[in-house]
Amino acid sequence: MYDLIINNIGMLATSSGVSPKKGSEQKDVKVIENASIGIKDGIVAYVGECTHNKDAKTVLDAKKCLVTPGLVDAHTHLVFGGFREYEIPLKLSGASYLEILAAGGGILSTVKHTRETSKNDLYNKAYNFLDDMLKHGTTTVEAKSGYGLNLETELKQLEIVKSLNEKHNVDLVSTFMGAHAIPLEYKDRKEDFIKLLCEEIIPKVGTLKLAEFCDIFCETGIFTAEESEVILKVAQRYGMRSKIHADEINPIGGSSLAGRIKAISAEHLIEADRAGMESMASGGTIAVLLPATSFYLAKNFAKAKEMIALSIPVAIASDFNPGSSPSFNMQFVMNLGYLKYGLTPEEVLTAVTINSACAIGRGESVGTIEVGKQADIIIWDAPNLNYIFYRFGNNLVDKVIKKGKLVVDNKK
Ligand code: IZC
Ligand code: ZN
Repeated sequence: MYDLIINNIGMLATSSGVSPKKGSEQKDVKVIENASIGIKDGIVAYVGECTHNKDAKTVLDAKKCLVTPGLVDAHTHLVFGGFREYEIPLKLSGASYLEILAAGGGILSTVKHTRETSKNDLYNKAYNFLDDMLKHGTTTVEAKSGYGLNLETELKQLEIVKSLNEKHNVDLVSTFMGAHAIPLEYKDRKEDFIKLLCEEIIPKVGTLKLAEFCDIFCETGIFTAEESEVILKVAQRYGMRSKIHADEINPIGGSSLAGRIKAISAEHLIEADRAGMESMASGGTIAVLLPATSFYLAKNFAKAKEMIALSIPVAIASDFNPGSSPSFNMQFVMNLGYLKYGLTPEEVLTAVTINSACAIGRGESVGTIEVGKQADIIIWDAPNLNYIFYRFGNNLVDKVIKKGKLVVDNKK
């Protein structure tokens, strides 16, 4: 006896397996027409032809619509104080992202607000974001710290992510990113800040088990590839796997480093060169691409097709943050994956489900609709997969099932 059966699915589209899809596997999406899904104890127990088997406590009629796995957003800066709309006139007058940061704005203005905002207010703000993300189909979210840049506020951010994971329907995965910028009090003393990270903050975060991953902003004027390697290796000793914000604005060696140290993922990669990509391919590093950031900063789009051709698994995420990507809408991100990276709907679906799940260590439990996996499922207001890449700009999610429970019903 199932707890829930979803019947009358017009098109079920899902990747399969628990490992990252690379090369031609990226487009291998399984499609079942006229399908149904049986769920027991929050886990998928049946996937196949529509049986019209009514042996379930609840039966949900998918009304011939598209069904896919819940979307996995593998890169966000979810917990932050304030917003940064004040940057708009600066940008209109020609200031770049790095110039705004160098003048003490950008990330540093968010650091100031995050330090000043109470834990409770930051928690509530992030909780509301998660509500809205879930309504847009996102069922698992990675969240980075990095707006504290001191022990107290980094821990505050990470503890908020831990509580959100316990309280909210969305599953959260935590990444420590204390190496996100050089705080004003360490301006011209970067060595001392690196020491603080390596000798005090990382050991504390590691001992408290507040993060599974450690990320770093490897970029001109922030951390060099050499400094990134030192910091990431300390974090590895404390059990945190490596991620790198690499080649977002300038290619200074981040992607090469990622492959060399077998980082689980490298993110952005807008300006990644061939050597960096080859290093990632040989290190088994997943590319987490963030097209909403390219869009919002009016920059180039990462060479996603070249990466797939080089057998790098490609994931796509939102980069939700108050500066370079103030949107968490994964549907918009999917549209950009098709329109700007030139990927097929199948390749993009893999990128926002199983590959993004693998990029945050969740490939065993989510990212596909298969027997044994957590029942994180979207019923779309769409008849087929192509349709959601074609109708951009509005929310096409009808219902969301999380761990087997109906948690969003947008038409109600
Ligand atoms: O707040 O600007 N790129 N970090 C690296 C960000 C964007 C977040 C921000
Ligand atoms: Zn980021």
